[in-house]
Amino acid sequence: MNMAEVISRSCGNYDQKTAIRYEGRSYSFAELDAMAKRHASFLQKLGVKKGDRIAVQMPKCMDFIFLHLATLSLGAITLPLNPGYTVDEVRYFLTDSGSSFFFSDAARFERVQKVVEEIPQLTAILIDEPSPAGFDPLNQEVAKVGDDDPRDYPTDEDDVAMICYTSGTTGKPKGAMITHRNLVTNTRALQRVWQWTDGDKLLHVLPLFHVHGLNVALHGGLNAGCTIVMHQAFDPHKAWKAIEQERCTMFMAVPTIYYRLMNEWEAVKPALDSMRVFISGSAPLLENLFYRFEEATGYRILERYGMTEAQMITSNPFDVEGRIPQSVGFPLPGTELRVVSDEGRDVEPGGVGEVWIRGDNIFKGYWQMPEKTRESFSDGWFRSGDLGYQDPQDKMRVYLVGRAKELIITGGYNVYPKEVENVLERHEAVLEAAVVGMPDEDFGERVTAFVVLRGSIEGFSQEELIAFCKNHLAAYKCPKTVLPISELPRNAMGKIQKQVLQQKDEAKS
Ligand code: MLC
Repeated sequence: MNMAEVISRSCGNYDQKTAIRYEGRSYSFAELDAMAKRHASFLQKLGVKKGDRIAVQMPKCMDFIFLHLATLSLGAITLPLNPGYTVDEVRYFLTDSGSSFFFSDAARFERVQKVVEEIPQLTAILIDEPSPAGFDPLNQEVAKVGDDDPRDYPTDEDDVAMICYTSGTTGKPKGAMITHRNLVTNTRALQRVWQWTDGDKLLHVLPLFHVHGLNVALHGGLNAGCTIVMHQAFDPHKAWKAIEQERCTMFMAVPTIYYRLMNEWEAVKPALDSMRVFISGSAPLLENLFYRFEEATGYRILERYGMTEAQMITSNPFDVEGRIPQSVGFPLPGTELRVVSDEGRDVEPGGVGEVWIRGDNIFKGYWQMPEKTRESFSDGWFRSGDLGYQDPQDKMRVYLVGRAKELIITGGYNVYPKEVENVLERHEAVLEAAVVGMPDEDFGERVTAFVVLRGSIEGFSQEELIAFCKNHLAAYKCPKTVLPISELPRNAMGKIQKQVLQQKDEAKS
């Protein structure tokens, strides 16, 4: 079964039950299915074929969901894009992916119009005025299509369902090809481990353009037949209130969101008796936040571990006693995990090595990057780039301790320093740049840049360099701080010593 069939079957089973309550407007499973069908007809009328890449860059909204479900059902490929991506970034994604269709709202469309005109095979569809009920112009077009169902699910489990771009050590983003098998396997594994049922009510505050909000939360909720209470954006006060008033049972978020919820706790102190589980992922959950949350709310956050290329990999158990801070738990059903040394040998429990993973959750490879794909696998095992160890007492339990490669995780978003350094070094005032992650209470890590200037310090302006970055990179990737330095510390091999820079910033603050 492919992912579209899984969701469509759920829609059939749950019919008039509310599937999604988006900012107060309810959509039943039957309505969702009908909208997916209409959008599929609309896409088909536009000429969408199996395997076509359909890029979507718009704010979180129901239309995105309808389009995504329609795309999946035609065997085409969803390419979700962060609405904050700049023109440069969108140009790269559209060109690299060879997308045939690009859906966006007016604000984004205006910004990237020039890019769209540069790409001959691309049809751009403007969707105006985001609203929970759906964007009007598209709806009007969609309303014109007939009632016949174009979804014949010609899609095989190993066909690509989504391409999600992830950055890399070279700074050039790679399109991770996620198959229907990956999606279905992972959705079912999570259903089992988190005991997810149609009795659940999930509060959804995450963006829909990443695997956390889209594949884990949305697909998971629709598959389980539960009701999803969806907010357009995260607001801590509103989230606490919604849990209490809607009597939610499940919540999923990144640690930054839990941190902000804690800061709002005293002001709201909502009744949480309906809640079954709070789940955290996409970034490490600090031990003090785990305990602070438990002390205030009485709930132990359940931490799990995943990444775009592998979907969800491990999870702490549902059993409360088994939720241990700093541990990401156990491999999900169907996922095999090893901890491997630099020499490619299994490391004894307790010893640190790279986490290697195998299973139906592992992606198909990077879009048109066979070399990068080959480098990411060893004998059929996906090399995650994460460093971790297995519990000496319980070999299957996993702890993560860092990354084999440079990566900053800020508020649940991955930022590769090289991508930011490349942009900074394009500025005329900058000779060299080195970007590091510094500890940050709110974002977990704060993107911080050190720059060697071409000229004197007199003309240095942190604001100007940050503004320059914002012209080229989504805001979350841009440095929050830029510090001038006379030269970058290097080791005998000439490699920049980023740890030395991290200590410098600590000394300063
Ligand atoms: C926003 N900003 C960030 C940021 N989010 N900067 C660094 N890191 C982030 N995560 C920027 C804004 O653009 C703004 O910049 C400034 O910081 C202040 O923004 P804010 O208003 O405080 O941010 P907000 O809009 O409230 O967003 C915070 C957040 C959001 C935590 C709600 O970042 C978020 O939804 N994060 C979740 C990410 C996620 O879903 N990751 C899943 C990846 S999948 P300026 O300059 O404009 O003021 C994955 C696999 C897995 O990793 O296992 O799940």
